[in-house]
Amino acid sequence: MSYPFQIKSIEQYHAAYKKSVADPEGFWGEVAGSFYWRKRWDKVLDWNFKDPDIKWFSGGKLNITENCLDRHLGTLGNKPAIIWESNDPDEHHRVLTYRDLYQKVVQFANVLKNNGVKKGDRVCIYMGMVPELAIAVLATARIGAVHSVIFGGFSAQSIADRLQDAQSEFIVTCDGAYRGNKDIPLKSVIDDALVQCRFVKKVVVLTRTRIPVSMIKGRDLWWEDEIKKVETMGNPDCPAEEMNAEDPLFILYTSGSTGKPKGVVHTCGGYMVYTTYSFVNVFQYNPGDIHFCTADIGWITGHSYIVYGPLCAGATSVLFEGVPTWPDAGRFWDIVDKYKVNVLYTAPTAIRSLMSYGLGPVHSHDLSSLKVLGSVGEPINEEAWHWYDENIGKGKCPIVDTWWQTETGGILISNLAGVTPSKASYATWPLPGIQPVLVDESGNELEGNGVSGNLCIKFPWPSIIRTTYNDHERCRTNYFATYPGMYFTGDGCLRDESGYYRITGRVDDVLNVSGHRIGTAEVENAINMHAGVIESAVVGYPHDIKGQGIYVYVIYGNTHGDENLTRQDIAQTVSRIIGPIARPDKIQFVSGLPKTRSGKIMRRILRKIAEGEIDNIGDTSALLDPSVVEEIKKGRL
Ligand code: 7RM
Repeated sequence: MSYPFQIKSIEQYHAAYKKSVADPEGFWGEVAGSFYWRKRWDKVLDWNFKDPDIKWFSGGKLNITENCLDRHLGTLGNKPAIIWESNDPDEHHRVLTYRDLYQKVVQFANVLKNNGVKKGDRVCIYMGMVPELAIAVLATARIGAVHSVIFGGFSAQSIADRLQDAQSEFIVTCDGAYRGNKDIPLKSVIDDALVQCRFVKKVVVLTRTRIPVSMIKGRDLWWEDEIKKVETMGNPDCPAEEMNAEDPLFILYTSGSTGKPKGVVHTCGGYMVYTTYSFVNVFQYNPGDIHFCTADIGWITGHSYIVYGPLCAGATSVLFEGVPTWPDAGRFWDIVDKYKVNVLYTAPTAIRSLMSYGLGPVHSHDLSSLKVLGSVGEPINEEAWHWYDENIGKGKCPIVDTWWQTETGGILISNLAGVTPSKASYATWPLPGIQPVLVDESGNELEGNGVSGNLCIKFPWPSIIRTTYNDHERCRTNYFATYPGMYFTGDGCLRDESGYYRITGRVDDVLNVSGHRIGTAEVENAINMHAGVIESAVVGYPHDIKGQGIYVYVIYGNTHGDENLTRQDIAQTVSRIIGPIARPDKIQFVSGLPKTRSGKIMRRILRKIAEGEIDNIGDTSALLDPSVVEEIKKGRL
């Protein structure tokens, strides 16, 4: 397979960029031409950011799974599509060729159909990192249903909220999941969620850990039994459903500045074109390369760069069930060595965590197959960047620092490995088709170099968010209303003297903890459910490994009893309500919070204190009672 749109030199990058701005429709029309469409589009792009109403490849008909699977069968049928590495290094790995994957997807697509799933229905997928997760995702897409994957670390309450919001009547899950030394009882978490979701009709359960589960008659089915039924039918074909380019492909929930996660909607045509285009160009993927993205498929990074981008490109994608540090901190390097991985794509939090174990686990493995390293999820600090470069890339692998979001569908700002220059802790330049602008608080565009502001994008790209599920107005106000005529990212950004972009972090109330997006309001809501809590405020603070940690200020009712037990209890509440990823790191009891006369909590002050900048908290004259600040400073953890 060759990629006619692959950029191979810096001159080609500049030429592509120029064309993408001068003639976006011509540019993307050409890229889209190398995919398989049942019917070609009538119009490349129709858009306005006011509503917003964005349509790419209108009139085009396709099914993304024909591009991921069917199209490759002739040429790549016997080539590995997915290499699965178990959590347990002693369990045998699995290789699924493109033909194997195709057959399994078709089989499971028939399972979904047999159970009444129809085009447009939402299918919630809550599974560990097993090949069947990718199979379930693709099978859903094959019949034109809409997948909503929920990360295995979310709690029953978070699942129930998402099921309700998306009105998902179908669930695919596992009995349990292995992650490091933990066994997570996924089906039991689903059972708890479903107490509140009586509209759910079917739950298909894959056997993974053999933890005992309870099955509800008529509702719960074993994956293996359902597959047998399809086999008894003689393994019928499952022709892909013909989709409009703008039909929804999936919903993925992500945190914002309010207490309720948003269901980001991506559509079939544009998402396919942009994830594949960015995959090939950013990582400079060449046929035969082994691509290892360490993210979970429950996050956008897994959707775009484990499943859809790589498979559309006919790549070999490594799917890893475990965690970086179990059974030891050499786990990634073991996998790189074992499969001769060429591209490794991971998160700064993983790099920092592995750094803390020293070089022993690195040096005991052969990493010479590596050609390209990638970083995603949060700003990568210079120290981690250099460690990655020197010790993993041995100074010869370009590092791509890829900036993007759930809402952008694919990478928007990044160097192209070995093709455009890299710079430690800079995402560097926009991909062709991406027009970033920096704006000040009043929305004025900051032109020229050497400026910092809020990062917006002023022109659509094929995988831009189309809507937030069931609430288009929320999509408008969140992303398109702050700076009219532009998509607002929520990130702060610097454009240096040479025109390189450096993302500095969120400018809204969204935290980034170990690369996971968590809203401060979401955590506050969970904390406030605890009976003893009167009021709370949540801020982020710099954390050596997680990037940001969660710092909580709590006004607590009953001050008798053991403070540490109360802390544990509050942390446990957050874990139960949202999931372990949102568990607070520090909980400080206070008697009051710094508020303005109008009753608004001044988070700026709380942030400064949590960051340890107690001598530099700025103006407190707007406070109703400035004395609370002194008390909070004294009690700082
Ligand atoms: C892909 C993903 C999005 C937020 C985003 C940023 C931060 C992501 C980088 C980064 C600096 C990067 N989607 N972010 N990548 N910050 N440099 N290379 O992470 O929706 O979960 O998070 O993550 O703040 O707005 S996400």
